[in-house]
Amino acid sequence: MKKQMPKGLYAITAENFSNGKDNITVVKEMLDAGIKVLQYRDKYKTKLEKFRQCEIIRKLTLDYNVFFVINDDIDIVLSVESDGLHLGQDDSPIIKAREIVGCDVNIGVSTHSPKQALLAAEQGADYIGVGPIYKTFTKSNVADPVGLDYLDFCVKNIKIPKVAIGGIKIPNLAGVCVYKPCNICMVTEITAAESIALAIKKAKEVLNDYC
Ligand code: TZP
Ligand code: MG
Repeated sequence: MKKQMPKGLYAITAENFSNGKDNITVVKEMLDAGIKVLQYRDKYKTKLEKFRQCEIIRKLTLDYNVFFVINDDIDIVLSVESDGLHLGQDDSPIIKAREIVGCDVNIGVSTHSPKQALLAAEQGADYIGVGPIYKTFTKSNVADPVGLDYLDFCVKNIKIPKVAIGGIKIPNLAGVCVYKPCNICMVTEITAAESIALAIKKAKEVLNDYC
């Protein structure tokens, strides 16, 4: 059965921005700190390395009852039975991905414009990424910042859940929360934090004030 993505903080792995820690170590710290949505994203590893890490993370996320999304790799999604698949604008078409993963897997799609958001919703995405809200150095070949106006458009016009992403840090978090997206994603603010536990605690305090 398709699981529903919990609202709130959405974390993503970024091993090259993790103070030398590997994804598994970072994920364990995130889970212990109470993250409820986690995306595995790694652009540098071989398929086998990603598969091995996702196998471990799938077990951990089931133990912690955490919603687990995998970026890009449809075969790993199917193999480890993650809760979601995340696609970018240059990845497999949503309709083709849906044919492969079926109805029980949530499909998330990164969007950077109203046209992309409307199309993703129409083609059966389960949630959209909305961003990058602010400038980010975490992702290569990233789209230009879309700002809060695009988030405002999505919240008002797109019915499926919205995940605000890109350049979101503790100091600007409240300014994003006021638009009430279902989820807010902070990548390096969590992975590169001196204390992942403290970064997540602070972020949750801000989010709780707006939910
Ligand atoms: N997609 C859009 S922006 C981004 C991704 C994966 C990276 C955001 O990283 P950060 O560190 O939160 O700016
Ligand atoms: Mg991709």
